[in-house]
Amino acid sequence: MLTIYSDDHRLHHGRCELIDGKLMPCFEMPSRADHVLDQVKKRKLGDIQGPTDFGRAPLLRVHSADYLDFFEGAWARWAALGQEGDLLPFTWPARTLRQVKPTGLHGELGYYSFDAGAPITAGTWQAAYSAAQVALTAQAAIQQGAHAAFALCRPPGHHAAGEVMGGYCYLNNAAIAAQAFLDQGRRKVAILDVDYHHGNGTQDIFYSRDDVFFASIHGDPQDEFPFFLGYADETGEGAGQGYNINYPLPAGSDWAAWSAALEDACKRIASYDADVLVISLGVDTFKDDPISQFKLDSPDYLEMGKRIGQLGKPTLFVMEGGYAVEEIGINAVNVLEGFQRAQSGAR
Ligand code: Q9C
Ligand code: ZN
Repeated sequence: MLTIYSDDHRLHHGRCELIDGKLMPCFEMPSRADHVLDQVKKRKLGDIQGPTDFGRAPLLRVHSADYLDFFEGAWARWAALGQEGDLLPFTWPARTLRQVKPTGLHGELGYYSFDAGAPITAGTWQAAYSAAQVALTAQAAIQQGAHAAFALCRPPGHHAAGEVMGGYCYLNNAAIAAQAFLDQGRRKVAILDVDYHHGNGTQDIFYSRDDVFFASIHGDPQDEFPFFLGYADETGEGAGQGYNINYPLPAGSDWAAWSAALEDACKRIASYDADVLVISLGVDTFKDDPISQFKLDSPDYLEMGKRIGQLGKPTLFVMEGGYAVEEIGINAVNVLEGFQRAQSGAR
């Protein structure tokens, strides 16, 4: 399987995030991608190539021009104020406030974010832009005939909506790739989000559409980030009614519980009859993940990949979360190897 990767991810290195009332070093750190790349090499998954630059146009199919312009220019505005620390939002237009877009930096940042978990640093735009190009390059490989490809994206993307960053995410790599498939002639795309957290951004982007089926298996938002989306009664709206499915699972869920949700999601994806499958591949479902509450073990990821492979669809894997840095590579590549085993078994 081809892997697409860019060193540009290193340009994004947030300093800290607020966890349990304490400022902690960011869990979403550059070494995450290093560990995944190491495993891709060590286990000889296949070729590793850099991204092609497809420009802004495919990003604009998912994100607004105003949002992209703000994100690209935010650091320069912050630096012009003499600031060197990370740019972080701290006020949002919640209920009782107006959805106005202030002209000042902090007001605009609050307007374009939903939490304080997506710090903007000097290199964040370039890293996120390159991650989107990584996803698009892997997507192009599938469009040109590859059965599968791995987009080793960092920063991740699935919490980012059309005009909102948050949850370590800025540009929705999986959504950008899914839209590119449609723009290049595919009629139906299924997105399966296996990250521990609900893919709120992806759901929101495609919620009223029937050309993208979205399924997400995640920690119950009653008690887990992002709290305000990801419930089982969110099934799509308008033309998208019936094309969104959420599987919120309780803390402590193990492979038995998780794989039952996967089985149902796979049956739904099969009956949707998608032309192509995009996997939002987070491995923060791992038992030792420092910010998550599921109990999957490393061999379970082989099984996960195998079940996904049995769908028999051209499949784009897009890296999302996973914060047990030592194991993230093992677990992510286990999914990819499991997928490949299902392919060779099918032939
Ligand atoms: N500050 C991804 O896995 N946790 N994002 C906030 C309290 C945010 C996870 C904890 C978790 C975001 C891509
Ligand atoms: Zn996650």
